[in-house]
Amino acid sequence: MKRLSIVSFVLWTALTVRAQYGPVPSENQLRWQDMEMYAFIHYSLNTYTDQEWGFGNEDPKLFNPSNLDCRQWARVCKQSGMKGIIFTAKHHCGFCMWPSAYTEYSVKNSPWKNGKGDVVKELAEACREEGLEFAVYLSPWDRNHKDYGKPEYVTYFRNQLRELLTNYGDIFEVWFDGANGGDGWYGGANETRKIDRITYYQWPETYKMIRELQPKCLIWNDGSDRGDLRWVGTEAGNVGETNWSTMPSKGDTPWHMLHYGVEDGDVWCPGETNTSIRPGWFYHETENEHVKSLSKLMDTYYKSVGRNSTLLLNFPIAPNGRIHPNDSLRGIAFKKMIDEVFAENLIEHGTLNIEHAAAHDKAVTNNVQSSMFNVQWEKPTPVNRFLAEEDIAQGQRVKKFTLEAEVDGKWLPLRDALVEDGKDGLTTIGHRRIICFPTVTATKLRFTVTDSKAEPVIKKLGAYLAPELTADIPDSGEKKSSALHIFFSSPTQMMIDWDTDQTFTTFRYLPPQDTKDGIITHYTLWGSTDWSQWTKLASGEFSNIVNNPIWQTITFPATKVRILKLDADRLSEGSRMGYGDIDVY
Ligand code: FUL
Repeated sequence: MKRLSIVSFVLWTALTVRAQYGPVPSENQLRWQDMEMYAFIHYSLNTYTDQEWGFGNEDPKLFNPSNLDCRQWARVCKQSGMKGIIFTAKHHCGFCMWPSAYTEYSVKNSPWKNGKGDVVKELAEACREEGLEFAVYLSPWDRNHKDYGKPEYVTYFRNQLRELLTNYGDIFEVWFDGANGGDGWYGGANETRKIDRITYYQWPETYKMIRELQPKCLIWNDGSDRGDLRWVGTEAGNVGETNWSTMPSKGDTPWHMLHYGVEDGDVWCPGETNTSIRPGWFYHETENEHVKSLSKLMDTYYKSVGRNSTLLLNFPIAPNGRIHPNDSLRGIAFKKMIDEVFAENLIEHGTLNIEHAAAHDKAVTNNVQSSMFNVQWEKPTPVNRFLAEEDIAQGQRVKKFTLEAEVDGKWLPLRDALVEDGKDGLTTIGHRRIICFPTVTATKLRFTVTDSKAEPVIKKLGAYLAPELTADIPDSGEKKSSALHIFFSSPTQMMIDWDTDQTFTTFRYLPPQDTKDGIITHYTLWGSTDWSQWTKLASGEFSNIVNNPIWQTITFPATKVRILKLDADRLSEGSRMGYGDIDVY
C-alpha cells in the first residue's frame, strides 16, 4: 500500500499517464469550464410588457428605465460567484439593446437617454471593471424583422453579430437560441414563417466569421451545426448524473444525447446547464416571492457544476433597470453557501492511501480496472459530500466508480442521494463530480474506479461536511386543481364549473411536467354565467412553455362567471390538451 499526500497524489497521476485519450477540450473550452458559474441576464421590451416572448410589434418607447445600472448587475453577479455575464443583446422580439446600424428597432428609438444609450456597451464596461467576462445572446429568430425567413435576414443577422463582436471587446461566448414559435409581426405581415433550422442560417459561414473576429469565443448553438458547447435539454437546472463531454460531430441530438452526452462521441462538446433564479427568464412582479430557495439553488449547483457541467444562472432585470433585491440577496447567499460547504477539505486532515493502482505500463484499453484509494481519519469524522475531478485535458475516462464509508468497523456502500431512480448514480466524473449523501461518521472513505475507458487521471479528491439539503425543495405554486370541478367537452376544450357565480381575475395553467404531449402553446379563455353567452376573457400565447414548463398566469378584468372554458388553440405536440395543474382566483 502506498501512502501519499494530496499533492504527491496529483503529481503521481499526472506523471503516470501522459497520453491523451479520445477527444479532448480546446484551450478555450478548458478555460470556459474553469469559469464554473456565470450569469445570464434577460432584459428587453418584455420587461415592460410582462411577457416571456415579445411578438415583435412592441413599442420601443416602452423602454425607459428610471435607474438602469449595469454596475449594480455586475456587482451582484460577481458577489453571487459568477465569473461572467451573457446578455440578451437581442431576444426573439428583435428589439436591440444596442444602437445597431441595421435597424430602427432598438434603444436608439427609446426615450432612455434620449436614444443615445447603449446597454451592451454599459454592461461590457461594467463587466471589465468588475473583472467579469462578457458574452452575448443574439436570437436568430426575430419576430420584428420583415425579412425573417428570407436570405436577406441572414445577412442582417450576421451584420448584427459583427457589430457585437467588433465593438464591445472580448466576448467569451455567443448564444444562439434555437427557439422558434413560427408566428410574429414580421414588419406588419403578422403571419407564421417556417424556416429549416439546419440550412436557413448558414451556420458554417457565421462560425467562420466568429472564429476570425473573436478567436477565444465559444459558440453555443441549439440544434443544427455543432458548436463548442451544448444545451443539456432542460431549463430546469440539471444535467444527467452520467454526463459525457463528448458528442457525435454530426447528426441530430435527441434529448438523451443533450442530457447525458455520448460516451463514444468524436468531438468535445460539453454541457452548459442554464436555468433562471426565478420561474421565468424575464422579470415578472408576480414572481417576486418565487425566487428559488437556497436549497433549490444548491441542488442546482450539485446537479450542474457537480455533474461535469457549468451553471449559467439567469438574473432578470426589473423595470427600474436593476436586479431586484430578492434575487440579489439570494444569489449572494448562494455563493456564501458554496464557499461554506467547500471551505474545508477533510481529506487534508487524514491520510490518503492508494490500495491498488493499475500498472503504469499497461496498454491503454477500454474497461481498465484501476485505482482504489481511501482516506483514513484518526478520529471518526462526519462527512456527507465527496468530490472527484479528472484531468480533462487528457480526455474524459471514468465510466463508473464506487464509494464506501467505514463506520464502526464496517464498510457501507454510499450512493448519490440526488439521483432519484434507485440507481447509485456513481457514473462519470469529468471536470468535477460531487456526490451528496446523508452524513456518515466514518473512519475511512474509499473510492474505487471500477470501469474506465483508459487509465483514470484523477486530479483532485475532496470530502466535505455540508449543511443538509432540506428534503422538500419548494417550487412555485401548490396543487390546486383537485379542488375544482374540471371536465373536457372536447380533446382541446376544458371546462370548469362552480355551480354558482364567482368573481375571478386570474387563471393559472401548469403544463404537464413529464411530457411535451398536450402542452398548450396558444389559448383562448372564456367565461359564462348561463352556459349560452360566452365572454372572451383573454387569448394569447404561453411563450417558451415547452422548454420551461412552469406555471403560466392569465389575468383579466374582474369578471363574474359560473363556468370557465379554456380552448387550446394550439398544442406543442399531440391532439389532446394536457395539464399538470390549474389554479383560478
Ligand atoms: C429559450 C428562450 O426561448 C427563452 O426565452 C430564454 O431566452 C431561454 C434562455 O432560452 O429557449
